[in-house]
Amino acid sequence: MIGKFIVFEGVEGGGKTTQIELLRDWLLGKGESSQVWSKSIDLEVVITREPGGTKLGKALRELLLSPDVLAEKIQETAELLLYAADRAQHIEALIKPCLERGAIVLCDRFIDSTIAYQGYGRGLNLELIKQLNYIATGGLESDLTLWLDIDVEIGLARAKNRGKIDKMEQASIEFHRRVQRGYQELSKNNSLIVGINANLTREEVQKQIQGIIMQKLVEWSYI
Ligand code: Z5A
Repeated sequence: MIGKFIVFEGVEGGGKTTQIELLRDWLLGKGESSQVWSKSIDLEVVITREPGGTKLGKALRELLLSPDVLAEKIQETAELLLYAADRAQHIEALIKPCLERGAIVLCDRFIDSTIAYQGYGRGLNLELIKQLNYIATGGLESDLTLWLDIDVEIGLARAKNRGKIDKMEQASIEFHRRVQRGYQELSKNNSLIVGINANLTREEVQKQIQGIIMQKLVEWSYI
């Protein structure tokens, strides 16, 4: 793989979508604070997300997250398998081809979401989830995971202000706290996960991200 795979993770309303778009613009030299170097590198930047990065994924996303689309509850194990199916399709149909042609892929959620939400949140077996993640990804890991670490209450308030509430956002505050604990545990045990203080303004959060990406671009020999 010659491209780079950068994942954004965190609880609801942490600003992943906002920050991914700002980072894409910065990388492409469009942002106000873009570096001169970025204008001279011919980068391809692809934004994608889970669930929903492919046509199959969009259909699965609708089933998984729209509260009224099914007239029955999706059982927890079925939910886990649907996220895995979305991921398997996403990896083969989109992420691998992008990385093979050298793109930088910015992905909103990946395997750590399953560990945090289905594992810590729902209480499903963590070992089983790891095995399933491995099956879905064929072992492909991110080059960097940025964990937008926001207080659960602040994140939920931001998500609610935005309007549409999905199925996960309807879950209890205790559920979201368990998810947050999942991310805390994951970041303790994996040096590729970098925590970002996401309680700050959009600009302050983006500055932290740009600082980390700048170091990575040097490490990865882009500049
Ligand atoms: N899920 C799962 O359970 N298992 C899995 O394996 C996977 C996913 C892959 C869909 O995720 C759901 O799928 C997710 C977990 C589950 N749970 N839910 N819900 P999603 O990524 O599509 O949805 P999300 O996590 O809820 O994302 P979000 O609410 O769209 O949040 P975000 O992308 O992190 O934030 P945002 O859209 O950029 O910002 C939210 C609002 O805050 C918006 O109005 C912004 O303008 C505002 N905002 C952003 N930054 C700031 C700052 N710094 N200050 C103030 N306001 C801000």
